[in-house]
Amino acid sequence: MPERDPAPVAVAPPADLVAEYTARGWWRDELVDELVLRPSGADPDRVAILAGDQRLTRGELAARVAAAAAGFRELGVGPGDRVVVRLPNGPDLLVTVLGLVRSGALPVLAVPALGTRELRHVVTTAQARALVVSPGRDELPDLPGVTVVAHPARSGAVALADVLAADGPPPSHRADPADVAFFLLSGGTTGLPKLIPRTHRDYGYNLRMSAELAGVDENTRYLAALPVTHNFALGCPGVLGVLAAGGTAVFPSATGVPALLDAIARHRVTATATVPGMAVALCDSGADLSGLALLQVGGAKLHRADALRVVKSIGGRLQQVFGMAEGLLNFTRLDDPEDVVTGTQGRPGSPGDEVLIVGEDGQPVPDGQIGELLVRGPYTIGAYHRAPEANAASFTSNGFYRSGDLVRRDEGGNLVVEGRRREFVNRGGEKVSVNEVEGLLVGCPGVAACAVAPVPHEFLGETVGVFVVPAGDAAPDLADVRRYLRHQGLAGYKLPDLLRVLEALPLTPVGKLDRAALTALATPPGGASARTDRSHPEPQEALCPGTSTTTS
Ligand code: OOB
Repeated sequence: MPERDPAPVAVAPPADLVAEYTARGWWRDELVDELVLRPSGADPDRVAILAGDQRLTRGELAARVAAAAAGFRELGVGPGDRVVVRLPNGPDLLVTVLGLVRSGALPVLAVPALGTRELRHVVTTAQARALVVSPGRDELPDLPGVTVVAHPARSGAVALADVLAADGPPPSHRADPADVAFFLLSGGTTGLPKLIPRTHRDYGYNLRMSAELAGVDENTRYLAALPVTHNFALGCPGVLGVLAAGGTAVFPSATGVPALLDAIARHRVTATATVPGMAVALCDSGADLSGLALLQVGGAKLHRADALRVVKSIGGRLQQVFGMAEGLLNFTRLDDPEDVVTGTQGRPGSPGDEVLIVGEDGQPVPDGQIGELLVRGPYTIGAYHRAPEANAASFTSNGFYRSGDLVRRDEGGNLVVEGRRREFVNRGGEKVSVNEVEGLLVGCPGVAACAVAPVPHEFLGETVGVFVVPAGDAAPDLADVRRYLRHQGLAGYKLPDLLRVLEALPLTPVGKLDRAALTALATPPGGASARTDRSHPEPQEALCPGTSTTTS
């Protein structure tokens, strides 16, 4: 194992803000694991976890977490050590994460779909001492000096079951509320994930605030429909917020809508959080959702037409949540009028959230105009972990996080998400906004859904790729799409160079468009330099069909 290095520290806000967050009771002397495991007055015999036939009371959950904490200590994992966790949703994942937090170690929560390349980057950046992983989908990365804990057991790795079944005394370490409790990963769909340090005091507030705004209490049965390694299902209020409120966390037996519907019926689920596509699928299934008192939808934009479909099915029990792993959470409120719930992404959860909406010049825009959302507040980070370049780009000098989201604020103070800032294809130095091209393509005949992504090119660096899901049997081809866009007045250099027809657009595990997957789809094996066409293209027209690009 590597030398033990100092525990990471989170960048704290200026002293006056620390004083304010504390004085207003947002930050308290509490630890995430204590808040979750010991809500005041909760009966140890009450059920905490339901998963298929498995049932854990609060007392049993606390005992399992204590055993896991002891097990990781026996493995040589100590306070401040980072442990990357990539496990499928379920009680073992929750016990592993809480056990690590309880032992003072810092879990780094990776969604199950994180690939080996990303995993390697995360382990290296975290300087992780151990990796808890569920092998099978791909090979375990060979990472010198990192203890691999596998679930299920696997040769060459420590078995997670053995770690969780330790019977030594639980560690006596008690963290400081200002300490990092765990790391989330940034939800970016381009580039490698960044590590987001969340402290006990900021996440404790995140949980209490979210639980209150979602109206959860000891009677709530919350279904973890999304991976609990994602902030939404972890703590907004998610499984941790519901347990902290004295309620029950329910895990589905598999991914996919049928398993969710099965768990909802079987465990009489009262609340869940999903991405937009899942919410629509649940509501369109015709299943009885009358017991569902709360359906939170977020992670990607819920378009008004879909929101109306959801409301038609479950009434005013929809809550839109526009959040980010970096912190800020916006919620529509449970008593908001229908046009707010269906037409906006809600407003900040805390009076301490300082939200600025700024134009290209960095100055605030008037209400109603679109600008980039910047935020500072009691549960938003001040820096990523070990990422100086990203930090310089993502935080202002006075500690505001630049979300990259383009939003506008309506008369009622609610935010409407309009897109993302600066998603460009860099076509030989010319920047082509993917939002601009996508916005025009929505109206193109024969197109049901579409996306634009950069495709590597030997000479230009990148070219403009268009990915189309056809509306009927006949998909438009590249020439049709170029003609249409030209007719819309799009500049010649922004016209697409390549078109691919897809059955569906690839999504990330949390339902965001996976632009990186589109790029990968259209990249020739071996990368752009593997092209056989060595002619130097003239700008734009040389890349029309027939040269090195593909029309399918
Ligand atoms: C949630 O967190 P992340 O970190 O995976 O992604 C954050 C980004 C936001 O910056 C925004 O671009 C997008 O995802 N987003 C939404 C949205 N919720 C998130 N875009 C439009 N409408 C929404 N409702 O995705 C996340 C974290 C906590 C709670 C909910 C979502």
